[in-house]
Amino acid sequence: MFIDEVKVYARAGHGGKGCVAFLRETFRPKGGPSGGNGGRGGNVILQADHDLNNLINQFYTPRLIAENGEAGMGKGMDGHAGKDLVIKVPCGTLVWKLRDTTPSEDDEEGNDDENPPAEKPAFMTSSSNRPVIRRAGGERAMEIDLSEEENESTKPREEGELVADLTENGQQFILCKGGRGGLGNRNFATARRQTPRFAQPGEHGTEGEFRFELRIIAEVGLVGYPNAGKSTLLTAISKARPKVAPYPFTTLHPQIGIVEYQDFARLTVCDVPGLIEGAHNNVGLGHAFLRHIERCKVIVLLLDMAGTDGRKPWDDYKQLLNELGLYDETLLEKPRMVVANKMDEAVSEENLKTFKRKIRKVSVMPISAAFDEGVEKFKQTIRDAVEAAAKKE
Ligand SMILES: Nc1nc2c(ncn2[C@@H]2O[C@H](COP(=O)(O)OP(=O)(O)OP(=O)(O)O)[C@@H](O)[C@H]2O)c(=O)[nH]1
Ligand SMILES: [Mg+2]
Repeated sequence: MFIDEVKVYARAGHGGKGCVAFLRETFRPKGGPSGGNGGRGGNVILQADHDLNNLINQFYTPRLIAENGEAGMGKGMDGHAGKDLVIKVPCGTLVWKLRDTTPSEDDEEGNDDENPPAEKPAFMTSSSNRPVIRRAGGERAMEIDLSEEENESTKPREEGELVADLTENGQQFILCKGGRGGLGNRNFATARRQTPRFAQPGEHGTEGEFRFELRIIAEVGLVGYPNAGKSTLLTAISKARPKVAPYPFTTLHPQIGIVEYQDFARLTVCDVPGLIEGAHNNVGLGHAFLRHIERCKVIVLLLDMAGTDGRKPWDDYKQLLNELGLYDETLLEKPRMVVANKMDEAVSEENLKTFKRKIRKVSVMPISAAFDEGVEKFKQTIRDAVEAAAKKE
């Protein structure tokens, strides 16, 4: 299963409370206040890791809760700090804060770590603001929850505030900060108040609801209609082996391939599912997967020049651009290349001529991914394009 978006609830550990204690020893019956400090709560830390490629772990464990700090003890012993919870996420993860559920100072009741969060996080609630139909019928009025019929992708997405973008391997981000431990009573002894009978409670760790979104980091994105040969091309230029089959929507989630050059330079290429007309209205697989090409430096529009399934390459071209624009205007500003695939087929030459006649001022690169024709040149061209784009940036 490929997961590129999850909602999680995260809570850092609470600080341990300070201790109220007075030392009593055989020859020191009034040894003075000796309550130790509480330990600080553990942080919830996100760490980018290039060995991961999706958010499946967070999908199965959507509650990230760090350890609480230990309370202070007598004889001046301080509590241990809570362990930090380090969560590994793939490089390219964006973190959006949806809600801060940290309890305010006023409603604090000490370290109530057993208490559940005041409000259940949205991903766990069964019906908060979902549409409900009420049927008349006296006391036996029925409520029908329409939410089941609602498609996941048609629900409006909570935007929230972007708090982190983890791109580099090893990059860390403190998602929730652990609470400070409370001071024990030995800290409050003064000459005039030698027996302080109070200590500080620990502070609450911060907590909240977050949305993690993965936007794959690749230099080149392959976009095209289903069956255009995107996966075949990725197979031809890299060691990635995505499934290739003669039916639409073979590829269901993004695939990454690494293209290697003679001089050991490397380039990452991302193959996404097929994009079709109406994808913005959720036709086909929708267009949400285009988030994975948002960070690409170069977009490759792959056209099936043989016009399989009676399609016209020039219409495909226009529709692809249209769909890209409807997803995000800025995608159209990226450098892009138009590549004509399946040039081994008889009709392709004719189609290419028509294409050039209909769509002017666009240079097209003819290749045949399945027969390895023009693939070497394609590899070189994407490298040049990526380098040019990097220079421009
Ligand atoms: N004749 C010919 N067939 C090709 C070429 N490239 C790909 N094909 C065929 O086209 C079909 C679809 O190829 P895929 O690589 O799965 O296409 P895709 O764009 O990844 O398709 P989706 O994953 O469904 O979006 C397969 O049967 C391939 O064998 C080519 O250069 N020439
Ligand atoms: Mg494919």
